[in-house]
Amino acid sequence: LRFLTAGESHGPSLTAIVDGMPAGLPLEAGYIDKQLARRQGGHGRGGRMKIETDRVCITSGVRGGLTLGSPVTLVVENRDWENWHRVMAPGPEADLETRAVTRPRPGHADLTGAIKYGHRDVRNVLERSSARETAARVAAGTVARRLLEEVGVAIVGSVVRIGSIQAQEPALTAAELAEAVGKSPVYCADPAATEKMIGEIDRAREEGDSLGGVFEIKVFGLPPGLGSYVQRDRTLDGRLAGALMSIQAIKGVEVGAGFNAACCRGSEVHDELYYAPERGFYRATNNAGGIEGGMSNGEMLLLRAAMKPIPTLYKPLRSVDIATKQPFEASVERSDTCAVPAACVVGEAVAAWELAVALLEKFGGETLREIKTRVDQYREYQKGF
Ligand code: EPS
Repeated sequence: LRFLTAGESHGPSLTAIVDGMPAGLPLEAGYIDKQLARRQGGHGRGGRMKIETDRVCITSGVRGGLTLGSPVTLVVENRDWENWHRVMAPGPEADLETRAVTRPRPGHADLTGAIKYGHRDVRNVLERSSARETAARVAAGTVARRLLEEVGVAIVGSVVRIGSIQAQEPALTAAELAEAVGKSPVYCADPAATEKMIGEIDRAREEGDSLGGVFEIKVFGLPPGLGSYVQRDRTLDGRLAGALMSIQAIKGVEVGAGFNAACCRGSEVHDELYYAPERGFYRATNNAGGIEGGMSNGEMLLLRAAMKPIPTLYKPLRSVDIATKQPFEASVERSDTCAVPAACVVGEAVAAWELAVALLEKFGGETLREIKTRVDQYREYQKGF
């Protein structure tokens, strides 16, 4: 199972090609659109999201609502393209002057990207490094989510921190958590913290500033044994951490107790084992976050990712023009104040992707039916182990 994305932020569209999805998986554009809409939402988004209404067009690999086993192509059009087709045209008619950028924004890929690819126009970098690309990643990840759903795996993300506001999350089932998150404009399951987060975002916006935060991804119903300890590139935590870190602006990832585990004694951290005939082996605590030895252990998967504040600010930051070498103060007319809720949806998608890869590695199969049969058999085997 693999995928690639392509597309510039102000180009005609974003594309994802998903290769290796089994045949027979029910998949509808509307199912993907729901996640695209969630990614566009969240209190703190800026002017661009008023222009875009992301919808996926499935142009290959699905017929009559079922995947064919052939590559699935997902296309999300950029509505903003109509304002950019002269600037972004692929041919010699392109206007390369009007929107040329020589002023790299601190905290972005701008300067290093320009040096690396030899661009004198920073636009050639920012068009692709923009988090707009995550629309394509969410589309691809949502196909993976659909597969996981078929084998009883549910993924729910929630925002647990924005700026200085920390949420208190009660232990909820997947459905309860999804419902609580769905009601919150910042995708946070704690209503009191939601109010404070909104206030914090509004204050930052008024002051021309931006905010980061932390989101959590919980995965319910994973069978034990996805990933492996036998080779470093097969560890499930290594892959999930890499996937989360690859999201724009993510600066830290934790699994389970994460950095907190480093401050505790071993006797306080490790999850003790129990056995009950009805459920087989289990743990009463989950500091491991559902992964031990690079493998899912059958408990709830718990991941956390920290996002830095968006670096595009109304408040100016010092920088240097790459053409004149003169200092200037970088500021913008259009930006998001906080995109942590959006990043949470991207986090769900990339986690879904890695888990689907691991699922297919373990259970194989070209059709959904084969995979479901094998997962069911394995769950029975595990109970009786
Ligand atoms: C982004 C800058 C903004 C964001 C964009 C990410 O876009 P623009 O430069 O067009 O105003 O809105 O996010 C999206 C377009 C999106 O779909 O998430 C950036 O520089 O990364």
